[in-house]
Amino acid sequence: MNNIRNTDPTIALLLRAEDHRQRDTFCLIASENHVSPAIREAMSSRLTNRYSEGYPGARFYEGQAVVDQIEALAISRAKSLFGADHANVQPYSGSPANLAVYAAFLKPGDKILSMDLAAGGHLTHGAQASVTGKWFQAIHYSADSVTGQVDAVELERLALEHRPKMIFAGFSAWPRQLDWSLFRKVADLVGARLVIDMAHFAGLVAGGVVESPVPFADVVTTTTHKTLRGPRGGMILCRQEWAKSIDRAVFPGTQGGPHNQVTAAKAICFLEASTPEFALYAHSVLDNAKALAKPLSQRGLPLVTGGTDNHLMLVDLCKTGFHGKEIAQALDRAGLVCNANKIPHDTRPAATPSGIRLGTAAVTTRGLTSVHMERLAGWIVSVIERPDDQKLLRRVAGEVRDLARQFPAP
Ligand code: DSN
Repeated sequence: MNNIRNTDPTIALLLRAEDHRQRDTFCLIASENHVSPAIREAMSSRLTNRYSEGYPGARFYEGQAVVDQIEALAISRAKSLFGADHANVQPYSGSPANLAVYAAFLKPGDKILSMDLAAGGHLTHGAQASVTGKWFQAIHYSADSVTGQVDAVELERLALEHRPKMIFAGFSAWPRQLDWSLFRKVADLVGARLVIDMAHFAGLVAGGVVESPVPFADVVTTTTHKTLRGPRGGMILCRQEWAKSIDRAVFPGTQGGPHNQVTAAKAICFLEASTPEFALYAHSVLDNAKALAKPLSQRGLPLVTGGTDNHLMLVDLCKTGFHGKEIAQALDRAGLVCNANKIPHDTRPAATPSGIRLGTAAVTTRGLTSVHMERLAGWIVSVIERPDDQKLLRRVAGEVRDLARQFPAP
C-alpha cells in the first residue's frame, strides 16, 4: 500500500486496520467471503480507467480491443460454468441485476409473486421499502419453518388468484434449498416469467452441491461475491429467447458503463469456480454449515427449520431474553462477526429482530473444518448465554484471534 500511504495516509491507516480486523476475527456473515489475491489485483487494475457502454463488438467508445476480449471471456466462462444460454456480466451488483429483470419484463404496476422479505426473501423481490415494492405490486409467499419448503398448494392458489407476470424464487436468509420444479410448474400455469435469484448459493451451484436453478428458470440473477467468492458484482443468466431484452434492460435500461476492472475479476472468479478445488470448497462450505448447526442445536439453540441444507442458518433467539442486534454486537466484540436477522413470524422490528444469521462461506475459505465448527459453536453459545459479560467477550476474542491467525485469509 505504498502509494496509498504516500497519497492519503489516513485511508492507508484505515485499510490496514480493516486488514487486521479481518485477520483477527472470523466472518460468519452468510453473504461475505474472502476473494483470491488474483481477484483483488484485477479489481485494482487500470481497467478502472475505461468507459465501455455497449457490449463486446458494439461499444459507444473506441479503444475497446482489450476490454471486448475480457468481457467476451467472462461471458463464455459464465455460460459454461452454469450451463446457461446467455450471460450478462455487467450488473454492478445483485440489486441492479434484479432491477434490470423488472425492466426487461414488466411495466410499473405489474404484479409479481415472491418470497416475503420477513420470511427470508430479498429487498429487491418487491419489499415495501424498495422501489421494486413501490413501482410493482408484490404478492408474497413464505416457506414453512418446519418443512423448510414453500407450500405448493398455497403458491398455486396465489398465482391463480393474482396472475403475476413474474415469479421470483430465491432468498437471502433461508437455510434450505427450494424446489425449483414447483416454481416452474406454477409459472407455466399462469404464463409468468420465472426468475430465480441464486445470489446466496451460486457458489454451491457452481460446485455441484445444490441443484442448479438454471434449467428451470427463464432468468437467473446472482451476485458474484458471496459463496461464488468473486468480486463485488452481479450477473444475469437467461434463456436465449430473453437475451436481447435482458441486455437492453441492463444497458441502456438501468446502467451506464460496465465496471471493466470488476468484469476482469468476474472472469477470474468463473475460472476459479470451475476447478475441482472449488468443488471441494463448495462441499466443505455445506459440511461446515451442518457441522456448525448440529452443536448449536444440541446445546439448546433453536435453528429455523431445525438445521441447514446450504451455507447458512438462522438462530432463533426468542427464548434467550436478548434480541438479534444485542447478540450480533456481543459476538462482534468476541471476534465472531455476523448479522441480526428476522426469523419467520418475527414480531420485532428489522433493526432489532429475533434472530441472527450465520454462514460458513468465509471461514471455509480460510481453511476451517468441522472440528473448528465445534469450537465456533462453543464460543457462540457462551456469548449468547452471557452477552453482557465483557470479561467473557474479551477472553473469546483472544481465543478467536489465536485460531484466526493460524488460518490467514487469502
Ligand atoms: N446484503 C445481502 C445479504 O447479506 O444477504 C443481500 O443483498
